[in-house]
Amino acid sequence: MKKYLDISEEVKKALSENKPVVALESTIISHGMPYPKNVETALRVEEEVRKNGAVPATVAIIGGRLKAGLTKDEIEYFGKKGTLITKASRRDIPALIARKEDGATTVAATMIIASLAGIDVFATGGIGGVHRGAETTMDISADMDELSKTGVMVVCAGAKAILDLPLTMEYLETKGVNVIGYTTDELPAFYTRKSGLKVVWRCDTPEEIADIWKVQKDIYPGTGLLVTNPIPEEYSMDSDYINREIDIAIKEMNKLGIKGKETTPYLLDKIQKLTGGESLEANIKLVLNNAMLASKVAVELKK
Ligand code: PSU
Ligand code: MN
Repeated sequence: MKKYLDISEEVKKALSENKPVVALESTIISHGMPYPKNVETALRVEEEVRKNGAVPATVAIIGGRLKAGLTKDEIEYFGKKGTLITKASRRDIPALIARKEDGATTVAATMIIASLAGIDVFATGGIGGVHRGAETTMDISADMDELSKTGVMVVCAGAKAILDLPLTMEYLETKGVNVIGYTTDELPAFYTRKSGLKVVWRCDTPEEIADIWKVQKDIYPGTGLLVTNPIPEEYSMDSDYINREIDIAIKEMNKLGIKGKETTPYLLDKIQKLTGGESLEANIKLVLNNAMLASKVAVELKK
């Protein structure tokens, strides 16, 4: 599979010198935020990784080539083209390569490409999970299974209440995926710090996370780890308010008959509109916060 991969010069150098590298995804750029905030955020997130002593590797598929490390122009291109770029998960990678097309990589696809490049720490905003109503729709994100079969640590802000959070935790348990809470016992719910659910293991320092990851890589090198990092208190949203807006967005989506891979991008966009951009600001803050934690863990792993 390596023959399909291009690693940028900067990332290649960092990897060959055994320096910390943090992977970043591109669905969040093309399908998760509006232009130009998406580009601004992607560049700020890269900056945050550098500030914390690691090298950023934004992952995407361009003209059928798997990319680890994008230029500013490439990030601008993904942001500007937005939803015209294919949202690419595990199943899409072979066809995009064969047809020499572009793809904005989800958490699942980013994990695959990061792992291929030799990067095992990845920061994002939120992951896909078990959707509400999955008992009948069977809508369970491919991110879930990827965590059980690809050896990359994913740092996120928990999962949004657009998902069924208790079922998401159950599914991860079945798949053998550990869920760490950073400085918390409670699973964070993306825009808010509280979900009423427990994480599996709590860690209070990046070193503790790195220690668990080192052992996990020895024992189960092909299994991922989910690190959940609560949004900083000062940016966290009122949970009654955001949950009400999420319910409205889900009702609207069902009325429109939106399904499958369009679900998550539709809900993200709808919630941003319903909250007048307030949720977008929270989203940006939590991604930066995750980039910081992932970088600290990546630095720790190289000590
Ligand atoms: N959740 C968010 N923001 C996002 C996504 C999820 O809060 O941008 C994106 C990620 O790229 C994730 C993908 O991997 O949506 C999941 O899509 P699906 O549910 O269709 O698997
Ligand atoms: Mn889905």
